[in-house]
Amino acid sequence: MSSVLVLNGPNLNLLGTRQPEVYGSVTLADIEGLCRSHAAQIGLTVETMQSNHEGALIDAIHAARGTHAGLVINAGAYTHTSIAIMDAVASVELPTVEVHLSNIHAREPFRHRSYLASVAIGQIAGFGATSYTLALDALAAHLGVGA
Ligand code: DHK
Repeated sequence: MSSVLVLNGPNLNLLGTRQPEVYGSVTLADIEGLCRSHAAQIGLTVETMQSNHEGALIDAIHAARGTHAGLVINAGAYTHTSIAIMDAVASVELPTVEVHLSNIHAREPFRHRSYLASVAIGQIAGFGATSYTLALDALAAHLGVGA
């Protein structure tokens, strides 16, 4: 069975109470549980990890090589700033789907640029918690799992 690492970046540990008008009322634990149950339905297993620290996220991406078949990443604000996370994803050569709860393209201009987008196989944004299950579906299709 193919394993996927679902990584969440800074401030996403506060989901549920953080700007619910933007990010909804689901918690990170809800999203991680949703990922686990959805993954099981489509023939994937999931490991989850969240960190507010850029280096810890990079270490997790490095460790995924040889352990996981792909990555689902919501890098939070690092999406828009981190060349280091972009380089980490490019370095491990794992298929990666970038996800966002909100539609970053309908928000402030500084959120429109994503460094991750250039190394991801695709980006899913704007569907709340469903962005994550759509990302798992996309990764499963890319990996040929459940086909
Ligand atoms: C989450 C964040 O923390 C923001 O910094 C991004 C993203 C958007 C989201 O919608 O999931 O700009």
